[in-house]
Parts: sequence; C-alpha cells; structure tokens
Amino acid sequence: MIRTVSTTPFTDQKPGTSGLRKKVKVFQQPNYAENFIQSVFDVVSGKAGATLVIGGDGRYLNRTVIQTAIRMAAAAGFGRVVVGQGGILSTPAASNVIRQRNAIGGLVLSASHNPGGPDEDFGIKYNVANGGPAPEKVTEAIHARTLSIAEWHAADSADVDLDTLGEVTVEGMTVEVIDSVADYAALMETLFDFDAIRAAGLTVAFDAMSAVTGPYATEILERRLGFAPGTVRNGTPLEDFGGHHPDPNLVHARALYDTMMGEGAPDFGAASDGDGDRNLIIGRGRFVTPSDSLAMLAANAHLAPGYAGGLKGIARSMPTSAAADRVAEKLDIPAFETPTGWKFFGNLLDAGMATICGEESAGTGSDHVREKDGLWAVLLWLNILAATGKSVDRIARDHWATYGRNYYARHDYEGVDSAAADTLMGELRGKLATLPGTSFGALTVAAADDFAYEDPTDGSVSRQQGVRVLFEGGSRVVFRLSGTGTSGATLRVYLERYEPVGGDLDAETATMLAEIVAAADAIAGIRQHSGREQPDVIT
Ligand code: VG1
Ligand code: CO
Repeated sequence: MIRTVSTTPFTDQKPGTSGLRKKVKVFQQPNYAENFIQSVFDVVSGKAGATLVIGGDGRYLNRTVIQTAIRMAAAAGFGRVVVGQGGILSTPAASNVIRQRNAIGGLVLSASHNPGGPDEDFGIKYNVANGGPAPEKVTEAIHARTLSIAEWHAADSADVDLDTLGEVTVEGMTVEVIDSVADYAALMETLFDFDAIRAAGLTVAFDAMSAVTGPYATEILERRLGFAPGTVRNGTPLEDFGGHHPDPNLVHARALYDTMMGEGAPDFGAASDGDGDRNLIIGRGRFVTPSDSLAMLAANAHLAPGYAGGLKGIARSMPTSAAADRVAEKLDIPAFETPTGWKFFGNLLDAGMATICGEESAGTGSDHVREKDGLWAVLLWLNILAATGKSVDRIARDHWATYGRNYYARHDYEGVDSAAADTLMGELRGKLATLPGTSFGALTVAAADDFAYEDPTDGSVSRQQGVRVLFEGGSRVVFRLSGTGTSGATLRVYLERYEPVGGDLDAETATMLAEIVAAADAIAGIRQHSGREQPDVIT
C-alpha cells in the first residue's frame, strides 16, 4: 500500500556546493528529509522501472534516511534500488555503481568532511545517470520543487534488512543489497598496476578517519596489495567518526602528519574524508598540497596502465593553483578552469575533453567515475612511486625543477556572522573596477573580477563564483564563501604565488605568501569584518 502524506514547503532546501547539508536536528524535523527526497523524485523523469542507487558514508541518520528513501522510491515507481551493505557506499563507489548498473541516478547520503552525530551534520545529494552530482539546472529544479511541494508518497512497508546481501521486494520494487566494496575494488584493479605496487616494497600509512574508506582501504591496500596489517588506521566507519572532523587536512589529520614527519616514517601517508572522495598526500617528510598533487599526478599519470594512452585534458577549479595548467601546456593538451564543486567537471569528462580533474580542497579524480576519488589518488601515487622508484619528496622536487613552484595556501575563517561575510563580499565586488593599478606593499593589482564560467559543452553560464585579484607577476588571491557549511558563513581566502624554475623553490610556504596575506586583508578588510585576527584553518 502507498501512503500519501500532506506537507508544506521548507524554505531552506536549496542545495549548496555539494547537495543539501544541514544539522541532523534539522533533518529530523517531520517531513524534512521526505520533502527533499520527494522533490528530487518529482524532478526526475523516466523513473518507471528504472534503477536508483542509494548509499552513504555511514554517519548518524544514514540508515534511517535510507529506509525512508527506499519506501519513497517504491512509491515513485522505480523498478530497482541498489543499496550498499549496511547502507555504506563511498561517494566514488556510488558513482561507479550508478554507471555500472545503468542507473537513472543515485542518492548519496553524506555531509562529507563535516562532523557527524546527533548534534552534527547530515546531507543528501542527488547524482545523475553519468554518476556525477546533478548539474545546476537540475539542482535548481529540485530547489524550485521544494518550495511548492504539497505531499509526499511512501510504501507502507517494514524496514529492509540492509546487512544481508541479496534481493527483497518492496511494493513491487526490487531492493538489492550489494557488497559496498567489490565493484569499486575491481575498477581500481583495471586502472593500476597492482603487481608493480606489490613488488615495490613500499611502506604506507592510511588514515581512514573512522569514516567510509575504512572497508575500501582495508580490502584494497591490506588484502589485495598486501600491505602490512595496521596500514589502515581508524578503519572502522563510526556514526560520529569518533567525535572528530573526518577532514583530511593538516589540522584534522594531524596524527598522520606527525607520523610522516617523525622518526621511522613510512614511505607514503594518506588520508581520506567522511565520504571517501578527498585525499591528503604526505610523503616521508614531505606534505604535497592538493594543487601540487593534481599537477604531479597529471604529469606522471601515463605510468599507470589506465592512463598509458595519455590525457585528453586537465581541469581544475578556479581557486586551485595554476600548477596543473603548466603540465597541460607541456603535454600540449587543454586546461580548463571551472567553478568550485565537482558538478562542473561532469560535462568535460562526458565529452572526452578532460581526463583528470582536481580541486585545491583535496579532491582529485578522473574519467573512471564522475566524482572525486580519494583512494584513486592514493593508488595513482603508489603506482607512480612503484614505476619510478622515487620518493614523494624526489617527485615533488623534480616537478618544481621542471615547472616552477606554485606556493599555495587556503585560509578559512569559520562560523563568521553571515551578514558580516555578505558585507565583506559585497564591498569587495563593489570595488573590483577600481582595484587594477593600486598597490599593496610590493604587490600591484593587474586585474580583478568575479569569476564566471561558461560550460564549453552546453553553454550554460554560472556567475559570482569567487572574487579574483590577480597581481602583476602571477601572484593572486581569491575570496569566496563556502557552500557546504551548516552554521554561519565560512570565508575562504586562497593565496598563490608562482616561483619560476631557477627561483627559490625550497622556501617555507608561509614566508613566501606573507605579502599576499597582508594584501588580502588590506583589500577585503578580513579582520575588520570577521572580527578574527587569524584564520581557523590553514590548508
Ligand atoms: C568545498 C570545497 C569544494 C568541494 C566541496 C565538496 O566546497 O571547497 O572544492 O568540491 O567542498 O567537497 P565549499 O563550497 O565549502 O568551498 V566534499 O568532499 O565536502 O563533497
Ligand atoms: Co567529501
């Protein structure tokens, strides 16, 4: 039997950079999750008999919302729901299952690197048939639907046993519980030379941060690649990530950093985030910024079997450093600059215009799926280390000696008053026209704009994607507000300085960026508007 429930709209269900993210308590309001899921289903055409993939990062509320989504999918007329065992699918694994099963789309339940638990964050994201996050025209349609929704529908059925592999039927719809890891691990074996990695004798530390990559990393690194037991740390997904932020950066993955900088460090260290799409890369004694990692992976990707034929193009988000552009130039392939968020890469990947993509926020991936992929980046690094016999530090130094070095950092000011953050951005936008020609210390502004992107495949335009201030000589600062937070505003300030071949390639990043940091504050009045003397997080 199908139940129809009357409801009224919530006015705060606009998807952000990566789906709808709110506090768990917000999602627990009656009708809240149901309204959003129904709005997604109302917007998707061709549901009848189609396959829908559902999975999440295992955080608090994951199982509850999966049961709700299954009942609602049955009412919406889907033919089959494919769900990961225990409700677990990493974001890249979900993307892969959508593609391999020819699904119409998927619901990915995650708030990524945000903390989890009854008082923390939850999220719902809809991915389309290519396996990637819904493009803006779809998220806009979903948002519009949330503002007019009047009822939702669900099968009046019992919970499905999510822990037992196999098929059951709910109101005529098949629910198939699949192994969360198997298809993804098989895909990785097609891309990388597992024998070479196994034979290289490397030592590895991988921190799964008590989040979704635990079972994936344990299967791939310890079982299939034979790294020692204990290589995967914090490998059991917990509903609250052990009380930590599952955010693989130098603040929240500090323990891994200390291991990699200490006595007896292994050759290679890495971590991933809540939903498994981000990666942190640290070699023995050498942290690699995500922007550099993208460039180094692109420059060496041909060493892995999956990319032996070369790359078609490289895409990066606008705030990501230009290091990857230099690699594209050398390889004589196109470089693309998109707005923040993986949804903007999908069309380029589908059109065969780009093979590798990346973001400064620790996201790297390729055309093997349509999401960024943390373990993929780890395996590509391991394949490159195995093929070259070099250390991470050696690869980094050789790279800079060839291309020059883009010193880079991001300063985040979290939990800033939303009105103050809006004022800061508004004032900044208001003075863009007058900035060129003005000087801040030794830096002179060459150009300033508000980044807009026209998708080369469908001509769609996205405006107001971040304020860029470009200085003479190639340094720059970018300002934008986060679209993934759940309380107040987060101001992100992206700082970059290029040092050419023959220049100072072995300096401290903070020293190299000090002038730009001062200029950023002078231009935007960060301290004045935020009331903060220092950023909360530097990555
Ligand atoms: C952040 C990152 C962005 C990333 C997004 C989703 O967005 O900056 O690069 O794509 O998170 O990643 P924002 O709007 O907060 O800057 V994840 O791993 O949270 O799905
Ligand atoms: Co993530």
